Amino acid sequence: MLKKIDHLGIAVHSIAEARLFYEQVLGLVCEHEEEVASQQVRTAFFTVGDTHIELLEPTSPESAVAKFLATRGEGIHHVAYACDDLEGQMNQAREAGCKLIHETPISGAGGKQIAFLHPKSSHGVLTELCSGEAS
Ligand code: CMX
Repeated sequence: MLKKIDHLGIAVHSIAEARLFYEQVLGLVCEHEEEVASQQVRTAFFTVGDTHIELLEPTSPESAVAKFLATRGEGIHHVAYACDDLEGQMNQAREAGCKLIHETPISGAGGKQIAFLHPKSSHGVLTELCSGEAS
């Protein structure tokens, strides 16, 4: 079962520049920055109530986020849902005919297990399922 929206992923060219908007305009505090080598991104997390904003800066031209920036520019990149049971949620998506980008969970930011659903199966919104707690 989905528990909540865990975070919104926002693609940016530069975390150093983009975080100023979140800090100075919105008054949020950056909780932590982390490089996720497997995804070729650097991330910065801000907490808003019960959810988070994740800024995503590519660390390589091969990164999915670099491709997104090149074709679509900065903006909302994905919506991530926290799950009670990640594998069960993936099976539900699979059985409903949804195309999964990851057939098995991978390691994401904060030590969480994550899996992405293809935006072509989700009406244009790249969707991330993530384990509720770091593993
Ligand atoms: N949201 C919505 N649509 C997207 C998208 C996104 N973030 N990224 C790509 N697309 C669209 C493309 O525009 C394209 O649409 P059209 O065919 O209409 O032009 C379509 O998806 C498929 O594009 P593609 O060229 O076949 O595939 P890409 O090489 O662009 O890869 C995707 C797209 C989603 C499969 C790839 O980005 C991916 O595997 N993403 C999952 C991993 C990821 O995003 N990691 C970074 C974040 C990690 C983190 O949060 O830690």
